[in-house]
Amino acid sequence: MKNLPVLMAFFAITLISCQAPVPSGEPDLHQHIRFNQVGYYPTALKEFVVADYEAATFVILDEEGKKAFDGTLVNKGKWEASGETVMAGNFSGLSKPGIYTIQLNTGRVSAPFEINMGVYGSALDASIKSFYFQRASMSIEEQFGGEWHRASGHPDDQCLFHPSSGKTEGTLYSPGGWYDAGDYGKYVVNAAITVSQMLNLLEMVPKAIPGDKLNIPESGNGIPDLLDEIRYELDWVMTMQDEDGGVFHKLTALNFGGFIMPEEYDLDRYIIGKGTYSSLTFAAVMAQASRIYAETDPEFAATALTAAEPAWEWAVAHPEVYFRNPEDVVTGQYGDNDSSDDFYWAAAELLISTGKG
Ligand SMILES: [Ca+2]
Ligand SMILES: [Ca+2]
Repeated sequence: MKNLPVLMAFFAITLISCQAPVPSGEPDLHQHIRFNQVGYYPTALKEFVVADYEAATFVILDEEGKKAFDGTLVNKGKWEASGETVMAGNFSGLSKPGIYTIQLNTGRVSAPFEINMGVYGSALDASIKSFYFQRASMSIEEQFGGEWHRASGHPDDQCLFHPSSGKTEGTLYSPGGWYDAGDYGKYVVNAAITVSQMLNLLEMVPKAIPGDKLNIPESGNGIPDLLDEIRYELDWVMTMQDEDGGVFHKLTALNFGGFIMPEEYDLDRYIIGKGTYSSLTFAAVMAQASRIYAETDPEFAATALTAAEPAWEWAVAHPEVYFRNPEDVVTGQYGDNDSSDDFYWAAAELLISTGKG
């Protein structure tokens, strides 16, 4: 139950936000003491803010109510972004792990918070798990999704080719992947940027990666769940590569489908556009993935690199194919006017993975 203190803090804050209004003239100080509800690392900068409330000094109390730290509030004046007058407190000198509250000299006390090394662990786990809930073409089972279980939608097994894709006949089998942030579209450029950030995490701080217990369908298979989750996206991304190496821009309907559950969606889905930066971002993320998966899945790593190189070559041969939404398409454009940065990124990833300049 290492996450218990964090949960306690969360519930405390939730309860506070639900409590009855405070009589006028008596500000509800819990709303006025702003701190990092997730918690603080022991040696990190630790600050909090008191907004629109008069106080001068503060103490940090431990779980037994004993003083662990004291300090003076510093007036920071009016913060234009919120329209509030704020004072700041700093308790970076307190590094001992524990559960604490902030008490002002007026007697008002904050909700509890934690100082600990593992304090962001549950937030990281939840962040990664959130991608599981975004999976297209599969149901979210109750054993993994709890109250957020739902039926499958968007099989994407017979996507039509929009003329902007360069094709007019046949259909594309393109299931899987994650839904985009606020709609049921699937966008290659967004996918590449997102996955690359996750691969950067794996590459730069492998020790920080949660293991095999995020409670997704692939948990317990001996492979870190973050790698499993990323594969769900990359397996879809790879279906978006055309036979000539170029990469289609997006898979959406002509318009958004509204705020409905996935299984209620019945619009035709199209493969739309094909361009320089979808090809370059594809090349970049696939080249990067080939390094990250080399140890756990050498076969996929080789496939990823084999896909990256023709995408790069297509972009070199078509350096200025900028995607614009066709007249009959209104879903997210994610356009670009300059592919020089995308060339740079793809070239760097390919160089690192292949050694070829
Ligand atoms: Ca796993
Ligand atoms: Ca660009």
